[in-house]
Amino acid sequence: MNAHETRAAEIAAGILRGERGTLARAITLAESSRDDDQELASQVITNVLPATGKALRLGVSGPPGVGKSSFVEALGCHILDRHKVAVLAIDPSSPKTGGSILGDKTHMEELARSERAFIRPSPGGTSFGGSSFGGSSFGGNTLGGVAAHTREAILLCEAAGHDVVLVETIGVGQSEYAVADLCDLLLLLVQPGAGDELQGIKRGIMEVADALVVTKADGDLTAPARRAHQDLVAAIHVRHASAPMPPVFVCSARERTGFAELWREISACHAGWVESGEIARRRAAQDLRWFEREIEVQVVKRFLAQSSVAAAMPIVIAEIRERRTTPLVAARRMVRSVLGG
Ligand SMILES: Nc1nc2c(ncn2[C@@H]2O[C@H](COP(=O)(O)OP(=O)(O)OP(=O)(O)O)[C@@H](O)[C@H]2O)c(=O)[nH]1
Ligand SMILES: [Mg+2]
Repeated sequence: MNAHETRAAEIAAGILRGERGTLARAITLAESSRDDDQELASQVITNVLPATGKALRLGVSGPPGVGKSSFVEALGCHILDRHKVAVLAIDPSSPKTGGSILGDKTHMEELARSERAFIRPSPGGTSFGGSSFGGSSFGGNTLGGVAAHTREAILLCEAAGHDVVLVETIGVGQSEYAVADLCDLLLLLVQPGAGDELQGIKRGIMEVADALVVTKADGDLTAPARRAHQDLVAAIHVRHASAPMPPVFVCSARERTGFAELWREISACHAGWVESGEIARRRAAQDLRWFEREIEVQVVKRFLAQSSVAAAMPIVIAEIRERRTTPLVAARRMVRSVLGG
């Protein structure tokens, strides 16, 4: 064993012993943009791989402020006596040093105090393999990059014995799809009184969400929450005339209500899907998609790093701007000049 392998083996052993500090350090390595860190992280993940895959991976998505962090903390606390919970947060929009997710930590204080919980905000805003040129992000968008790290973090958490992994992500744009590709089940959180918003979430997200959750069903929002529940059930009924309908839950993180029923159904559903092979099927499909995505990201990254490409890039971009060539023709020419054919 060389020094590198010895270090990887030590880290892997620490993770398997359930050391939270070692787990955190390994995730930092996986998130690092340095090649040697990435190498080490890959080695660690390879070492622990046989101990992964046993968790219930639950995605929690929804618009900013809908109550995701509060929900995750309440759910985490609810199941803490039976499960070792890990919380991972993806926030593609937050700057590296801050952002709402880090602020969120305050919403998970109770969970964070537990020895059995592990909470990890993502750095956000970093782009794995996303070299940028011409002002645009290229080769794997930011979200795909952050999600790629989260995927490795999930495996590391599982190796450390966390049997429930909750992944919080802000539901904007394509992020539901990225988080759906990380998780076994995806919950979409909806704010009460969001009648107009219901129109907005009907498209796309309904297809990837396995269940909907109306949040903040307490105080003045109790009645609007009940109405939102009815509206959602009706909307889903129309859309899922033949397919199985995703259930709609109502809960209050503040009053800690609704979580027993929600968890009973979610965990039973998951157990059923493990039994039937649905989870294995989903994860196998996810693995293939991640593999294809990674090939794209890594090939593009190395292509752009070629000195001839870097040199030609400003000239070609100018040609496109001045409409002396089309993007398609320019791209074909450039790829051909490097790869031949
Ligand atoms: N009344 C009530 N308010 C809640 C509940 N859950 C969250 N809130 C409030 O809603 C606001 C947003 O809560 P968060 O849990 O931070 O929401 P979030 O979706 O994680 O927010 P971002 O991560 O910034 O997108 C806070 O002011 C919470 O106090 C709840 O169950 N009842
Ligand atoms: Mg949050």
